[in-house]
Amino acid sequence: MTRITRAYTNIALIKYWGKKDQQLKLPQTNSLSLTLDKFYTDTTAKVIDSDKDIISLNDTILDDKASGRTRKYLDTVRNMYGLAQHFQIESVNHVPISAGFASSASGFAALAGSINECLDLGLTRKELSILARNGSGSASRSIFGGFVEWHAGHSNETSFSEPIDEDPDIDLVLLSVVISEQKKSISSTIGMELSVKTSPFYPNWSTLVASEIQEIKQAIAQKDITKIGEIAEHNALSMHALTLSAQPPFTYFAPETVEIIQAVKHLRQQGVFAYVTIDAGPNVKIICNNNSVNHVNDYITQHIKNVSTFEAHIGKGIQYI
Ligand code: 2P0
Repeated sequence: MTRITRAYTNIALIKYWGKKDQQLKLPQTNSLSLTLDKFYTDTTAKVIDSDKDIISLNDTILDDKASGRTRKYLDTVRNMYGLAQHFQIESVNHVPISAGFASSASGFAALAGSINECLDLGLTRKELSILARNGSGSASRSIFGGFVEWHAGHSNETSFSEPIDEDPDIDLVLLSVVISEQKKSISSTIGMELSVKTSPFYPNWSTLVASEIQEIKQAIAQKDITKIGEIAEHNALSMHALTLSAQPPFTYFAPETVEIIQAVKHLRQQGVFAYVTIDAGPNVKIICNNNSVNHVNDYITQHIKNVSTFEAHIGKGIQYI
């Protein structure tokens, strides 16, 4: 019987922001993430006797438009492995849109795993991270648990993720703060492209990432959570500086995003362990520890209007169920 593939979402502490190859999704720089528990995608793939893939999400069959990106991805997979088969893909997303996490990382990681499982391809996890990357860059990191580094590489074979510590004994908790009134934002694919092509600071970004990756890996090895928080916050805000310095300029921040950044700074001045990280949207993820998370949660929900919060801990790599 074909097992279900489960993949969890991840949060980048050193961000992926820019491609050097759009087709292969080869990033400009390495990136580093933490896989989270709680938010995941379950996917099963089955070979069908048809010349068209059937794709369903949360028990609903998707039309061609809604499943366009997945169909294109399955064509890429067939090309990569010289396959002719078509598939029935059934995915159930346990990444509620309301939790403020993109589902493409867990989605494409679970899809890559499910094809491997259904065709018994026997791919290694490194090969799976390459396969997942072809669907969505950040998905390459969701193959592994804990702290993960994605090596930028320079070709399909050399751009893959690798675990740094899959089961770290470290006191980190992530609080996702979701801002309810959301405007439609620029997709990360478009946002990255604009930043690479037009931000005068982009060359500095590559240099910064190279040094911050080394520093954060050292901090991870030393379990220095303050250092991890400082580096992650600086890296995230530097990424957002690339959007503000693009032509035309844009930002993912909403007014509440800035309010939360300031609230976290205030908490820190009072000795509370809290640092922000922000992806391609207005929601803020606060890096806390077990001691600070309840206090941070209470403070944010009392001081910032119309927000909801979700707590996540360190999660595992892909699982077969
Ligand atoms: C990251 N983000 O490292 C960065 C930080 C958003 C901000 O990876 O174009 O959906 O599919 O490769 O992986 C979101 O981008 O982009 C992302 P594609 P993806 O997590």
